Amino acid sequence: MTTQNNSSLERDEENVTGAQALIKSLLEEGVDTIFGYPGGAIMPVYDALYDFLDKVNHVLTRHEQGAIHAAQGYARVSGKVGVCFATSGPGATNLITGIADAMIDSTPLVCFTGQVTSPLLGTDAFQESDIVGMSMPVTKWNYQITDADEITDVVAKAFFIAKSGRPGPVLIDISKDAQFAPTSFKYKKYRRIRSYLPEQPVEKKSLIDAARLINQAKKPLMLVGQGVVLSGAEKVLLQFAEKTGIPMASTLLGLSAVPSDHPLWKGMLGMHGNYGPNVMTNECDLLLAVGMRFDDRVTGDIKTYATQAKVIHVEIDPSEINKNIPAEVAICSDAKKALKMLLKLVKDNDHTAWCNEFVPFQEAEYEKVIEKDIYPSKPGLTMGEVVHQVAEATNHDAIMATDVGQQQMIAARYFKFKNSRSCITSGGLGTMGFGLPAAVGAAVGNPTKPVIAFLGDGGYQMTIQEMATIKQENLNVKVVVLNNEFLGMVRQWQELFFDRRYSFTEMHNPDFIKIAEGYGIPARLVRERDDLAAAIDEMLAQEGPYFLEVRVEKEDNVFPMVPSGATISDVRLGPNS
Ligand SMILES: Cc1ncc(C[n+]2csc(CCOP(=O)(O)OP(=O)(O)O)c2C)c(N)n1
Repeated sequence: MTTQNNSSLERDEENVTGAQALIKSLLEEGVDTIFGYPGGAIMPVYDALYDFLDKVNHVLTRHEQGAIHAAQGYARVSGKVGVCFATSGPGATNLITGIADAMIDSTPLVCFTGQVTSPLLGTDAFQESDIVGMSMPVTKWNYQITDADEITDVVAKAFFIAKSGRPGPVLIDISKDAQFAPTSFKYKKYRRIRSYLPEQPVEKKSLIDAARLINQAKKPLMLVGQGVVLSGAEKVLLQFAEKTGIPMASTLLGLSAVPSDHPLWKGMLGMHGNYGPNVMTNECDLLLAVGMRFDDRVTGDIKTYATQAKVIHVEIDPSEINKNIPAEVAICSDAKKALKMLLKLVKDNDHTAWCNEFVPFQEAEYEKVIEKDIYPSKPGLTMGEVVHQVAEATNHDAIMATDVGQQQMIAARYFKFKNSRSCITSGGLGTMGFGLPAAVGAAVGNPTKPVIAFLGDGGYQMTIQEMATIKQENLNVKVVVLNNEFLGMVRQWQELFFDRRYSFTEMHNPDFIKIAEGYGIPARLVRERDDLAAAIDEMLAQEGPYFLEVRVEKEDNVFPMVPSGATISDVRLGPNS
């Protein structure tokens, strides 16, 4: 580690070090929370941070992957830009999974990595890695600073890019000498950047065409994606749905944008979504897709997807339009703006008869799947009953974070949401290890509600070390591990599609209770149904962190299921149907 004496540098308003300029720039952007992990190449930044601890909260995670997933969870609940710090080399490469996750899930982040001192660049210096090259395909923008005078301007640009248009992650790599070097501090926020067009002007004709199709449709279905949440369109979406009478269904990341008990909300789309919306996608005459990107988990086989329907696609990112599903009418816009304008053009309408067509599917799904999941008569505990009971006990007024796998799909199906920004999950990348650190960020970003983290025994062990962060920060995170002693979702596929050949999916787990207690977090193990309710009550009554392990049925499956690549309306309600 190189050392340099920066004590002679003036720390006044005008003359600062590059590191100080960085922290002051963050304050200008309204940053009050940073998730990070220090190391040699970012030490000047951490040293500068030390003088601003009255203004900025830094959460020390136990791994850089934890820091970035926490920044994601923070951004997702708060709507602010998530910020994280890491050192060069391994610190920086440990961020990559989270950056890729944020990119595909449109999460605004600005990540700062330290870099070796600039004369050493390209020499394979200690902890040198080309993080700019490595992160290029998974960042919205990235940049390496070797000149302290660039810092304020680049930070301003980074925040503008991360949060404008379709949000995404930005990475700024700063060489150590630039952090030490003197510079002057003057900050100017960006409002526009030449050659970067985050939003297109909305074409009036596309609005008029869309309104005509909406007014004429007999069986319209609205698909609600995360764009609704990101643009803050929740209210206008409901006004629009209620005025037009159009039923709605959500993508995984669109969950919580609409209260789950809204009469027009028909459930979740996609591979483990609800029966009705998936079947009706191939029955409707108009699909109005708002702020979503027709991911393959939502569409199944695109050749047979909604071929009978006209498609209106409201989407801020022009590259998503006509990418997977061709649109009859494309409105390239922020969801909120588009819905506000459409609201004026659409007629009051009622589609009760069409909405009633969902009922037999809801009933069939209830009878064949939901009832068995949440009110099981068999002895073994199900993931569904645990999620359902926890959600009821919180009055659905908590933030749900999940990991990836069976527990994620079950939690998404049964939690039922009251408030927007209360479903924090890794959608596009499906990153195991996301759930626990994302819950850390969610709890920091919204301390007013408990955060319930539903995790599988596999995913929990990928970032288990963040239990220490939860304890150190005394966060109101209730960790619920649904332990089936399997990599459950992979086992499910092995059972259904690989002749039950359970190749490396069985897990011999440690004593999770002792581990939680070792971290200083109160913990309880539930094996029997009779003990569940009391354990949930104890968990929710506990101030601060709590760990609940529930031993669930080892070989339960998640249904409904659209087999990979099948037609979306070919939904199976069980292994043989
Ligand atoms: C980092 C990563 N590695 C592998 C996978 C593939 N994968 C998807 S679900 C799953 C099993 C998850 O098991 P567990 O965490 O125990 O949750 P469960 O499915 O049992 O609820 C695996 C291995 C992944 N999504 N992410």
